[in-house]
Amino acid sequence: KADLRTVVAEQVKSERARVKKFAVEKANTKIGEVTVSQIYGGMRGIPALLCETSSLDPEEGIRFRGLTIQDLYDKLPKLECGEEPLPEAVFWLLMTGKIPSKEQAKMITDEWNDKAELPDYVKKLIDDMPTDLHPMSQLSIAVTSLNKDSQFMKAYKKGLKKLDFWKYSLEDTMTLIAKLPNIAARIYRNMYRGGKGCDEIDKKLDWSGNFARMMDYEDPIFHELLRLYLSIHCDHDSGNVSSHTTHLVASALSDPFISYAAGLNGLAGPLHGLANQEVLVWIEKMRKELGSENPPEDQVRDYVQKTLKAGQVIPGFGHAELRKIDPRYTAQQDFAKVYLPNYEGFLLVNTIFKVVPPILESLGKVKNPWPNVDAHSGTLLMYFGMKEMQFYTVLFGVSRALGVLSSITWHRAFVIPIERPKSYTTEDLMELVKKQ
Ligand code: FAM
Repeated sequence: KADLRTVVAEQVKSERARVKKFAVEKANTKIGEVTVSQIYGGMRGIPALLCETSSLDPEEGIRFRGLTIQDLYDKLPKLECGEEPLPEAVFWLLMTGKIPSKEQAKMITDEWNDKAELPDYVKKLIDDMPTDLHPMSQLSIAVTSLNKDSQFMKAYKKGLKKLDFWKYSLEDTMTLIAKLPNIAARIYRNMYRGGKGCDEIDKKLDWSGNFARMMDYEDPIFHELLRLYLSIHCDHDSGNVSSHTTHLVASALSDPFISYAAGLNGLAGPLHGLANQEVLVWIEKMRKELGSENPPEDQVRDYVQKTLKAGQVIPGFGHAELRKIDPRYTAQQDFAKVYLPNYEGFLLVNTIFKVVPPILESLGKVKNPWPNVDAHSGTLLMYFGMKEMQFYTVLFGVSRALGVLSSITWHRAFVIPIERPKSYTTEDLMELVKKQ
């Protein structure tokens, strides 16, 4: 069966023709309007961005190239011994829009294993970082430094033709995704294992298995959890902060390395990817204060009220787009029901899931009272011994690259120009409104 680059080249040819025809014929068709509240409200819901890799329906949740998370289980090839979706197969789907064969997924595993090795200067850069520097900052610095050998930048300097931009964006994409687990695991070992542990890639293992092993986790069920985790966090349309940032920076023809580093800095925000760390910080504070690993419902309810009274958000709940339980939460809950049904952490997550939505609903201002992906993820990691909450968002950052880098490669294929929306002063807006 055809390799990735052949399949993508065919897709680019046919998609370019289809998209160009549509974009030209319907150029002046209106698809929405903008209100003053959206200018001051974080552009919520403004129809403005293109994303071919995934689409987010508020009522149904994410679809990756039209497939739901359940479809990933039902339709994508898995590892021989595995039940969970394979991130290599998910990447093929995101990049090509097609379901890969087992052999094609294996081609991705093999290429990422071959390209995982880190240049010495990157190893030294990571090893010289202070261990009390947040791992997301360490990750972003290391990813930025990889642009020294960006094939996109090298080709661009030689006068790369626009229609070939995507080819070099894909090359840098493959290099970056291959190296992300190696970078992340090195940061993990430096911070939590005194720098000791394995940094060799085992060619017999897949991308997730190598990542787990380099973080000193041998349990095959943890490898399965990592496959699930790295699959479901891969993309969430292009409006979320990490995806939107990466697209914006890449639109200036910044290479995929420095574009993704920008996206990672957005992911590090407490209201976005850092929420999975904040959920566990909040749960641990609750346990300490209530003096129990799995406090009763009424005490959890009181603690939730206390958090809100203090003017804080309940991390892991709510969403800017979703208006229902995040299917990425449900997928994690299903995993827990199979592998850790009696784990106290899981029982507490279930109590929180029961208690929080009615309270958020009662506030009258929360548009989505339901749990999002972050409400469950840290508890699963804790069960397997990954207690270092500051590191959770790094795992999110390794996964999000699969979707975002595929998507910006498609933007290069469509030769999407530099993004430049219009801005107003409040004076301008007042003038504008006066005329209406
Ligand atoms: N706890 C308390 N208040 C919340 C809340 C929550 N979980 N979610 C929303 N609200 C509040 C929000 O702060 C706002 O209050 P003010 O008007 O007083 O500022 C009000 O409800 C309306 O907000 P919204 O329109 O419902 O949500 P937004 O679109 O403004 O924000 C989130 C969406 C995700 C930032 C928000 O739900 C939140 O802060 N959640 C907690 C942090 C979190 O879990 N983030 C991770 C999101 C996840 F998808 C990810 O990116 N990984």
